Amino acid sequence: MTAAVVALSGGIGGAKLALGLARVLDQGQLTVIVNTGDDFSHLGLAISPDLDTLVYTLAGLAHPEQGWGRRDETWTFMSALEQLGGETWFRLGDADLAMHVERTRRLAAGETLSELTDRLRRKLGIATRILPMSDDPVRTRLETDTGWLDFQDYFVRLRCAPRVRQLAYLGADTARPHPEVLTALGSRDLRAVVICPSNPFLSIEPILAIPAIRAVLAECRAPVIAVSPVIGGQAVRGPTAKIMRELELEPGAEAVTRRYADLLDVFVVDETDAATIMPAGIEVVSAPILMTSLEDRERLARVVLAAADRVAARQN
Ligand code: FO1
Repeated sequence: MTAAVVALSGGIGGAKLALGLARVLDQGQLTVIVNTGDDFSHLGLAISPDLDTLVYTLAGLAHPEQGWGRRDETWTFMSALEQLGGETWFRLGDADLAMHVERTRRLAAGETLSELTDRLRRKLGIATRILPMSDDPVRTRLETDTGWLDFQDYFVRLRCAPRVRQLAYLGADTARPHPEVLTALGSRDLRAVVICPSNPFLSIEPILAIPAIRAVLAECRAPVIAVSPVIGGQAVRGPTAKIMRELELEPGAEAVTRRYADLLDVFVVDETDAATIMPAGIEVVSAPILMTSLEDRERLARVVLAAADRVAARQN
């Protein structure tokens, strides 16, 4: 088995780089550990947005601009629900709805989130292994000036407007990492661990908040390389920079990684942030990190893997 690569991902930016990695690596060489802190129950359905964003992206089904949900979507269900006075702030397209209904059915039938995710990704012809960080519930919540909010209430219903005071990842301290997560991160033929350019507070931290995952990463033999989710202090998408300001962190690339710099061997920043200063022992690599085309995703994946290989060559 040629050397494996493990990526940590959540949300839109992470899925983009995961696609780039899947395309430059051999089939089945990539395992992605996915944030489940955004998951919630809505309209009686079990919804796992970061798992779905990755599955749709790797299956070529993702909406090209929106970043979540499916391409070529229709909205008959939503308009019928509107007519009935149902909750429509969280938009569920007709084809996307099938994923939530099928996941809810499988969970009710006793399948774990990881089992059903594995079956569904195979059904969609995805060779990359997709692992929820845990089959136990972890929920990202935010304390704001309007009180504590569940993640999707903050992110979608309130459009990230409330001022964030602190974040909590409920259940992370007792959640058991999926066993394959520990196996993948501990395996001897691991080539690299890639922390994808997802929102550090909302997508990466929840994964690292599971003690056993952070611990196994800290011991990891393979190079650990993160890609900055901000360019010139601005998040490519989403509320990263706003949350950083509200948490009184300067929204620079280095501040992003303060929370997990101790795990890193390499930090990849955009060329505009080439002057980024990182703690000793962390190599800063500057490259174009904005991914708009498929080629961008593949090129960044190659930059990441080459940097990891250089570290491994030095260490061995
Ligand atoms: N994000 C929105 O901003 N508005 C929506 O109506 C919305 C619906 C939605 C449905 C399914 C799904 O998997 C994701 C959805 N998202 C929506 C995105 C979601 O809130 C985020 O992708 C993650 O939770 C954060 O990355």
